[in-house]
Amino acid sequence: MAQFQDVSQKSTLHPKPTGLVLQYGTAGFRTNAKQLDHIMYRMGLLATLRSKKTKATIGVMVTASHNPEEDNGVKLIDPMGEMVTPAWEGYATQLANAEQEDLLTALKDIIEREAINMNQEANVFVGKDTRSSSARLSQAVLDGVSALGGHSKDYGLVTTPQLHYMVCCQNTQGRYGEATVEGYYHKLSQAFIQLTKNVPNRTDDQKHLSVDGANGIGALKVREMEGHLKGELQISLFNDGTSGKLNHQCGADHVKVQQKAPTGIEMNTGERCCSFDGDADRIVYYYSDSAGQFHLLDGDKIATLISTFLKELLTQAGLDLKIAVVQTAYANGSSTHYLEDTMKVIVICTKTGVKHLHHAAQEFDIGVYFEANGHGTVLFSKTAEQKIQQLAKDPNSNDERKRSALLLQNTINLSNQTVGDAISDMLLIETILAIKGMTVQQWDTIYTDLPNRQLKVKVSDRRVIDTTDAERRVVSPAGLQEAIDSLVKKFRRARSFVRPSGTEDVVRVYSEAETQESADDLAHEVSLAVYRLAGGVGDEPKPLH
Ligand code: NG1
Ligand code: ZN
Repeated sequence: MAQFQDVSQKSTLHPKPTGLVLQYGTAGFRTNAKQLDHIMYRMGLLATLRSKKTKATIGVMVTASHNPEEDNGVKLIDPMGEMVTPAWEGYATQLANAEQEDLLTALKDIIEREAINMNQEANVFVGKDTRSSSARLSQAVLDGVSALGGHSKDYGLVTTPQLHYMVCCQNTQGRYGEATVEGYYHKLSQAFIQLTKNVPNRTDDQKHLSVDGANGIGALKVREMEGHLKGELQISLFNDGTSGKLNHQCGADHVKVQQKAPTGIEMNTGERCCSFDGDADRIVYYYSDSAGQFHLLDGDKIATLISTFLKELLTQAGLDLKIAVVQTAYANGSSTHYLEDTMKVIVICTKTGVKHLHHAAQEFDIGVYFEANGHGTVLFSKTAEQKIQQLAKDPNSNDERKRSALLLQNTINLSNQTVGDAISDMLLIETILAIKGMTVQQWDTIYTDLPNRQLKVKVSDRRVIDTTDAERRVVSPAGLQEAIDSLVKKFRRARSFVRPSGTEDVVRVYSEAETQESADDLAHEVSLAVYRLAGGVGDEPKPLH
């Protein structure tokens, strides 16, 4: 077929380095940008097949999120704006690793297995972050799409959640919103303005927020959005990309893992600040107290704030809807405890990676999901949306119930229901704090985090680590879980687990305990156990103190 000739011909412009093997991981392919040209071309091909198969528009986002500027990556977005389905992650890995001469065979194998009608039209949306390699790499994606005769729309520079949003809008014929960046700003800002209208006399302090844009796409987009907010939110933007390096000493991941403020931000005592990550799908908040002490409000604190707010609204509205919070093993033990015991909310723990959290959240009327690192959102089921809408229109309901229903309705519009979204989360958090009349300090004291520590250990092959129970326990190598269990027993209120990272070539170690010193000692001792029992490379992990 002429189609395949074109695929072959163009593939010579995007050759695969012989022997290079890459895996579609937690967040798609991610590695040094130099190794990704053939991957991008092939993901263009695969997205076109996925589009033909689903008879819907598919998204391809070129980004490596919080990784360093030298890296890049790519992930596929399914029709409703969710992460691509696991079977196709497998196809992505196969197609990516086929040697140059086997590419057509690998492609035809997928077509056959999925019984794809090659006469079906295909439509692919492409977006990219601000990395210097992103322009060239997204062009390779577009080449892949055109080689198989697919139509494409290049959205250029967008945040990851914006592209997810576009895909969902397109495939719902606009019911979710208009598939343009303007449409996105319009929908979110309208909802934000409607919600903040409920809070008369907001002070300038309440309206002001300092944002660390991680020198990435989020900085550009938040600036674009600001005008739509009609002064209801006044942003001081730092790390806007004009001079600093992407994610370097800044951004949500840096702040969360290092537990300190980013460079380049001016923090006044008690003032709310937040950091986005490199593709603006994560957000964390923080402030500095009068003693100069840094306080972090991570994804767990955000999930608590949002779920508390929604639960109160449901009670006021008299709506019987089931709400749950979805977390991972990285959630601080204090947050889980508070949500279950004080808030009486259902809490679910899934494996790391938003696709797992997203699917678990879909099981409830309202599912609030957040990774501790600040990636998350709120999902409302169709039934929940209908009940809320009905109540908002019901002429017989009293004022309080109606007001709550309207607040819930606007909260639905403010939430990006396709994936975690720093901009949408930021607006929702600002709204909740305003409506509840809460300062960042008051939000922080809802519960006190257990001191914790995250470390990385380099091993020769991280796949030797196999886990179970939502990654909370190790199955292999033999003896490692026993070692962790006996180390944990040495400390009060302690917990620790290890798992292979899906985005970096390391094993991650997490620990928490009653004091920071205990959490650090435990993390170090567990790192040593990993180093010794799982084939550590380089120097032995050193104590933190
Ligand atoms: P890995 O590298 O698999 O731990 C990291 C984050 C995930 C997720 C992905 C994708 C932690 C501990 N892990 O995954 O939560 O956000 O990156 O960006 O934060
Ligand atoms: Zn990200």
